Amino acid sequence: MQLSLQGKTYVVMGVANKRSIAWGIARALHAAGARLIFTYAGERFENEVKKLVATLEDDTALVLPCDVTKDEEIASCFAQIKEQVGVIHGLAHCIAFANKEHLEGEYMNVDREGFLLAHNISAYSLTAVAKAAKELMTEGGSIVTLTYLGGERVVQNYNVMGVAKASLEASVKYLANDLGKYGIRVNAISAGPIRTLSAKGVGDFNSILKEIEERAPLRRTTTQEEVGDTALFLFSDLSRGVTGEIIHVDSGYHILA
Ligand code: NDP
Ligand code: N5H
Repeated sequence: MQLSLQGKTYVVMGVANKRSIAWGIARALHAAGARLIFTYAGERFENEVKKLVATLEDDTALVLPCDVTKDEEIASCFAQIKEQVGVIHGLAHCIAFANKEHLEGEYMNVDREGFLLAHNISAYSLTAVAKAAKELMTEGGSIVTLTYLGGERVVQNYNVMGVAKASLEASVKYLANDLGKYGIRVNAISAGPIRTLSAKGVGDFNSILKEIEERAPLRRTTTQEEVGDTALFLFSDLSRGVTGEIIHVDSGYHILA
């Protein structure tokens, strides 16, 4: 079945390249006829994002800078969206960052600065952008973020990012409670490991994927398309009764002991 999101506009934050989960979500939304607005952090990936967006052959698509560590950039990004589009119906938050040296060894070696950086970009940013997006979601809306099992349980090397994802998941619930009265739903997708730029440089990523193939109920790894399709469900009216939820799209791996 093909869902239609014709006439609706969605903001997709966090496309770095074609492997990005955000790009999987964008493709699913585009196929459903939605209008898309993309945001990127640094100039580093501006051209890459613009090149990818051009492949959609949709001249209504917008591409705007939005480094979520900067309040003024979030404000000006949403002001531009308001000016150029007016109303939005959803937002995909696909953003996370931690210093590489804090993603290995013992969690407790993280310093104050690294802890705050991971929480600022990976958790607080959802609250900051939800507040800005609310003003444009005058017809109701749906906000979707991405999390990982390491926010619920100890997963080797995930470390400070796991603590930040726990904060992100709690933020989903508090935001869902605040925004429900405006017809805005807030949910997270807990994705299984996917090879993306962020996952690059993670030692042993192959063996993590192999374990999923061998042990996950569905005996296969997660794809960007699977996450994209669940996001599409969360953005559509089919999920109108769902908010404050963490949906696992991970071949069922999270049910295992
Ligand atoms: P990508 O590397 O493709 O995406 C990460 C994105 O985070 C980049 O687009 C990057 O933007 C953005 N980002 C980092 N810092 C900032 C900032 N200050 N402001 C705005 N954006 C910023 O990786 P993924 O697609 O894997 O990651 C997307 C989300 O999915 C993350 O939340 C991640 O934790 C989550 N996730 C990933 C899994 C995986 O296995 N890959 C599993 C479960 C969850 P830029 O490139 O412009 O710097
Ligand atoms: C248990 C694991 C493996 C170990 C931990 C990986 C954690 C990854 C998440 C963060 C977001 C990765 C990260 O911040 C990398 C940066 O330090 C360096 N990379 C960059 O700067 C690139 C260029 C940019 C684009 O990246 C970002 N983020 O801006 C978890 C894995 C099995 C699953 C996984 C990979 C989860 C996840 O949350 O991404």
